[in-house]
Amino acid sequence: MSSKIAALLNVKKVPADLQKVLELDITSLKGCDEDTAKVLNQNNIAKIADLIKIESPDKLLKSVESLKIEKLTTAARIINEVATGAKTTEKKIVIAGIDAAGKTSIIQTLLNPQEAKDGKETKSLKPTKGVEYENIELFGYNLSIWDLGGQDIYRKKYLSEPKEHFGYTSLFVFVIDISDTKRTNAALEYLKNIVEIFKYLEEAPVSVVLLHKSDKMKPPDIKKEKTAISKEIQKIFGEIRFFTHVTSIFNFNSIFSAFSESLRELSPVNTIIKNILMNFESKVNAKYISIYNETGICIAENGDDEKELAKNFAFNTILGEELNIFPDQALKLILALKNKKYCTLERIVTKDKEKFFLTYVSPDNPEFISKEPLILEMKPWLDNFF
Ligand SMILES: Nc1nc2c(ncn2[C@@H]2O[C@H](COP(=O)(O)OP(=O)(O)O)[C@@H](O)[C@H]2O)c(=O)[nH]1
Ligand SMILES: [Mg+2]
Repeated sequence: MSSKIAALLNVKKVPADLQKVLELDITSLKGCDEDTAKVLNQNNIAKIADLIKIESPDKLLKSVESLKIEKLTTAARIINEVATGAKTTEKKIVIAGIDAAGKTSIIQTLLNPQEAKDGKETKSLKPTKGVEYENIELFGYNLSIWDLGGQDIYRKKYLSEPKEHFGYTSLFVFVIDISDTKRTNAALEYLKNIVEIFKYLEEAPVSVVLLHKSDKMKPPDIKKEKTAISKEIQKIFGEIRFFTHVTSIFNFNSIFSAFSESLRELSPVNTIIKNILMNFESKVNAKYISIYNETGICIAENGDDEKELAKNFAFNTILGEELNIFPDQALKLILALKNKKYCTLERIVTKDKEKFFLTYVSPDNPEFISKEPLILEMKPWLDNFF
């Protein structure tokens, strides 16, 4: 953990006692230049600990750019959480849905996309008995996935022990088989029960509903069904924010996109990374940009231009489908699109051999721009993604 903290600081030796780090001058934080420090000092912010207490950053924003302030306050909050032991790297994900909605298949796709792709995904799929946990590693952290059995008797069981099953949830994923229209009502009834439990527990996990098995329907039918179901889902969630994604295990990108977008929401550094990426986007004159890690998780993205194409291109390449055209030693792949645009995919390898993939769509064949500053700026935040 302390190497992650070290990444946020520009001091040679990080004090072992993190409380002492909080007592350091704000200029010990990376990105705190003299001008910024001056403005902050005038507002009685001298130590890192003082940054945690900033209540209205807007007042400071006139003189300091907002990304700078966000970086400094976020770094201070992360250090404070680690110092006080409030930081946990365990994230609890609850995956629920009626039986045969596709929960286990989705988990297996996330765990092993290559195997799922080779048609092995149905190998060990039995109806889930009761509650099962699966721990998967994403971003190097443990995420516990709760695959809640769908059968009636189990459903009653965990609805009667709400705290045990639904307490302290960071991410709630509800899976509906969109092609099984006969059971839509049963699925929605179940969703309603769980959403009510979260309200009762006063918990507000990031919530996402997967309209799954889209491969079994024709696109116009999907659209119609999506509109109808979304209306009902909206009624259930009411004021609570939620996302919906159309997914299929035969479209891995749809599953990874849905999880990437949800996991990003959990990160304290989400907006910082997105802002760094957006600044870079304008440098390469792009209208869509995204950055993936080597497991295929999209860490950040921005823009709309040729988004679907770029995402599929990046995702399939990263997960190896087109390895023959993007061998390990190649760093850059440029796809000329019909409309005189270019989609560029670059492999970026950091000093400690971590791999990232940057994709962007630009109107001209991009000139060479070094990615080192981008990664240097992003790395401390990537290290602290959770
Ligand atoms: N066509 C199609 N079938 C799927 C998809 N996802 C899962 N299935 C199938 O649906 C059945 C039930 O899936 P399973 O993952 O066991 O559902 P669970 O009970 O929610 O865990 C299995 O036969 C899967 O192969 C999908 O996206 N498309
Ligand atoms: Mg299952």
